Amino acid sequence: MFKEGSATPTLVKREDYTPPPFWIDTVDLTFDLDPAKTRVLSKMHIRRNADAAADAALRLEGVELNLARVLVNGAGCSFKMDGETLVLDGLPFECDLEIFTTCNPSKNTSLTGLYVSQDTFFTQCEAEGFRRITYFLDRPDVMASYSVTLRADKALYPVLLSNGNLVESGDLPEGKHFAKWIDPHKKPCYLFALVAGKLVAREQRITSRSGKDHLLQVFVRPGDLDKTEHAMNSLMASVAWDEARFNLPLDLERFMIVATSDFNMGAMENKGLNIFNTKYVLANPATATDVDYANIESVVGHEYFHNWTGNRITCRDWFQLSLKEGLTVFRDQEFSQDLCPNPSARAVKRIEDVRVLRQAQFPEDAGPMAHPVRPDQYQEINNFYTVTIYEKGAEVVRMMQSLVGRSGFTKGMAEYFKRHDGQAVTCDDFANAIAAANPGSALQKLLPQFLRWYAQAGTPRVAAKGVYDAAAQTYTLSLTQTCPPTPGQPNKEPFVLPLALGLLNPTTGQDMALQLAHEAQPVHGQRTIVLTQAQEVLQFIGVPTEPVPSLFRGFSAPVILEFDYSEDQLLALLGADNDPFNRWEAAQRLAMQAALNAMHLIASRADSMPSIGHFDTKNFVQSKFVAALREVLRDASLDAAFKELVLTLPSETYIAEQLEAVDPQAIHAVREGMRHALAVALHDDWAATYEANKDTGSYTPDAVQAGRRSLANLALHMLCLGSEGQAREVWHGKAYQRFKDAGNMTDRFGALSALVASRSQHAEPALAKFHSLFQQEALVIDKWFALQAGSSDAGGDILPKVRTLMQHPDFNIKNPNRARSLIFSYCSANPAAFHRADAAGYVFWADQVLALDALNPQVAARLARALDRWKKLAQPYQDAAKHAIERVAAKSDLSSDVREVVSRALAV
Ligand code: B3K
Ligand code: ZN
Repeated sequence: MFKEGSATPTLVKREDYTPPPFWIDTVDLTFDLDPAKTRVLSKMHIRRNADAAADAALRLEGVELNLARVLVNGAGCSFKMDGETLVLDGLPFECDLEIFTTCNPSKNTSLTGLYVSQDTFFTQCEAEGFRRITYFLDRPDVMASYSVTLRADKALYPVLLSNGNLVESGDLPEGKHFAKWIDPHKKPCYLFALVAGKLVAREQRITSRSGKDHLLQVFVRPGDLDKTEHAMNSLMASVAWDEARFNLPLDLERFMIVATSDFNMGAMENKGLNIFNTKYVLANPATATDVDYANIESVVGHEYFHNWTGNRITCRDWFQLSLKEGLTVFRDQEFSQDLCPNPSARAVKRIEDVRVLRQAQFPEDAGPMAHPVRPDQYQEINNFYTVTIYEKGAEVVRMMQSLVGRSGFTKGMAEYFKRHDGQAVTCDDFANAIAAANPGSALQKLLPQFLRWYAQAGTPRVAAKGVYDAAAQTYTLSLTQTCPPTPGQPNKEPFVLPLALGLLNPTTGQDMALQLAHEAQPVHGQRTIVLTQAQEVLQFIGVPTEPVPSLFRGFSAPVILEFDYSEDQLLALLGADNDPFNRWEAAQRLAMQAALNAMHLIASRADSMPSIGHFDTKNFVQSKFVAALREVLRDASLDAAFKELVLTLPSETYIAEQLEAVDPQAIHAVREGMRHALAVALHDDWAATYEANKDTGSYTPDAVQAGRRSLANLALHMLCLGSEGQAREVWHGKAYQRFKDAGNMTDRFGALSALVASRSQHAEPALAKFHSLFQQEALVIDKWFALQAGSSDAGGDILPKVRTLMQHPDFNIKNPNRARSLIFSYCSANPAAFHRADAAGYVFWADQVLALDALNPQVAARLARALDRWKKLAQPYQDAAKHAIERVAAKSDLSSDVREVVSRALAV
């Protein structure tokens, strides 16, 4: 690791992996918890690894610890320090090792290791936080049995939790008490956790399908208990789903979730004691939106599913992170889909997942931080908890499932657990198990080539061309796959690409029968063809009329498809494709074509700053595309949630990715121009849509109700945006009234957003009222900050607003949720406000990266990534952005986290 102040950071390489020289069989930890000085006694039984050198030293990592005592078999011993590493030479083959240290949790603002949040102790050990608690072999392939005794003041810390089962508890002198926990399962130290403080729990006893009884608990601060029902329901659903779908039962008597408001990420899957960001636990209809409810369900599921994929079988080393993360994201996506009430809701979930991939992972894959799903090197592992490891990793697992079939995949999972339960393994081990359980499958036959998905970074592009021969009744599809160079990988080999496709008859709207030239029989409807070559030609025979190809249905491979669709072809897909994903995709392509055309026009008038007035509204509203969107809004057979997705334009970030040189102002002007035009052109349909969907009755977070709310909110937004004169008064009045009367947060926040986005005269009073109504609700105040920092810029007014909000008494940069709600909403989620011609946005960014780095390097490094794509920016943005990155890089005592991000950014 890069040590503060030192000149060269250490690169950790996958090829350098060696097994540990020692095993730690048992760990017995005793904590005397005190915010300023916590004492930690660690008693370990260690054993030499017979496969390692017989004289290898034991090197135990430690960070910011005060070492008081080291005993080997109860006696003092000689040891030395190599930097912060404790080195013990000449140890016997097996021995007891006792280490006594102290640390200072109250000064720990990094929120890794042991820290204090709101008078409660929490831990976060993944990836390398355990070394901040005690000296240890802090690596995931060392799995040990833990027993943990917690001692603390009883009045201040009445609840004492750790992994596993509570075996003993009681009072101690001087107002203290203790609790002893034993975890029946071996685990790597990154899954260790403790919590101590004033907490209350919602409890639920369940009996699993196999007849075992379990206690589920959700711990929160007193006062938040009324917001735990949904998390508990989600947990129960998760337990049931994993047993039903993968035959994986809960393996613990007790399963606990604890919420904290100070947390670097979403949640952590510590064995039996998941620690969560409050954002992914607390919800009631008055404070949480439908999106919050859906996120809670998927994060609770995700952490629970880690119990098998991550905890029972863990990673050999951190390069294998996607072994657990990609697989567990895939599992949580499947879980959320399986909970959907109908196929349309399943498709909506798939579209939402793909949107995340395209908006966040595709840019990562094209930028300076691009890395394979299984990286080859890192400076700071915390920088590799990325959308590539998680979301692209999940797509790789999804492709495995499509290559072996759903039941084949279930068999593969069973084989994986049969082979590796209790072990620390690699991504290859996983793929081998899935393939071995499915002999003769495409995955098994193509496994070595398939594994390139783990090894090669970058998003593959598939260029497809179709030629119809009316006389021969053939349709010839030529496909060429390429993958652009990424850092350290100039050349790429072809990938295995499952291509789910159909040929749409544009007249009937039906799928044609599919028969390849060498086949005896046609196949009806959709089929999946596995592409393996850089160039392939598929010739379909017996094709009665020129088809419209519907390619990569359901986004069957994470690629960029280049196909020169005509407007009419896209309209045919939007109107009738059997695959809802590709219907939505057709609308996105139509919108993208319109946006790119408008961008070219704007670029040709380089005389002035791009503005919304430059958008050719008249031409756009008369287009067939807008007429088709009107049809979608009117189509009673389509679900509301699907309509909302189709009617939402591609994001500015996604548009930017399609361009050679990015002018964020021009993109914003065009997208806003299109939105206004849609608002005006479809006014009457928006009004009808709003009326039809605005009342959803008593609140439940189900997909059908949530879909109607999201469509009503979009309609209201458009009505506030697109109404003029008297109608504007009316709609702004209605939105303000709805804001005041709303029975749930989704409707209230939707109305508030519409007022703010349309710069209504009611916006300021509504914001003030919102703040006063919810000032006790931290998660709602986060929304209040985020809305203001993320709203559409006009004349550069967002940055001054953000600067003012930084001074607000509710702002606290040490709280990651709050920092994200204000600083990240501005720098990472509001491109046109951030990329200012005067560079003031970048100055602000650099200041905040440096300020955060001194407190919390992980959060700082995330913010640092807001300028990843600086090379793609047009001037004057590009030079100004580079200058800001250089200013950060010039700081000598940067954390390894931020150092790695900025040096990679400058290296491209
Ligand atoms: N495994 C954790 C993430 C830990 C991040 C450490 N920097 C949450 C999850 O993926 O479930
Ligand atoms: Zn995870």
